[in-house]
Amino acid sequence: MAFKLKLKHVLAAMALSAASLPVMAAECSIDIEANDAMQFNTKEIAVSKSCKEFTINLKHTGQLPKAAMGHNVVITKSADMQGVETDGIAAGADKNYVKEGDERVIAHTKLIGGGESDSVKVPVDKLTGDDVFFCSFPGHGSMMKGVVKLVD
Ligand SMILES: [Cu+2]
Repeated sequence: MAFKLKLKHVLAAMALSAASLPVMAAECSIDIEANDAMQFNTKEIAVSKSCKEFTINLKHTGQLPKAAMGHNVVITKSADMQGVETDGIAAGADKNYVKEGDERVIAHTKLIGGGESDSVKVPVDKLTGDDVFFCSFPGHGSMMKGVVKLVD
């Protein structure tokens, strides 16, 4: 009987701490989907400054192969987007449409096709507060882009 009572208390304490967890720890990841209609399902990625690393999980929910409708997520300062896109196209699909060693690129995933996924860890201290994410597949950046916001 005494044991039963104790267990009840422990369970109650566990439930309490679990409930308060979201307030204490910021979400340091996001799931993003890209589709065959050349779209991301979000226009904004909010990154908490309290995260050291922020993980982006990209999923291609379409069916088209990556040669036709490949997608990636590339993060740069907004001013660097166009230059990174241009150099990425020159780099080609084998390089995920990102110039090798491009220092303007804060983070990027692989190029993936329908049904595939990839993740990338973004170093939060490299974000400037005026950053964008986009797909660097040729021609996709005009539709597939959004802002990366730093939030508290
Ligand atoms: Cu794309």
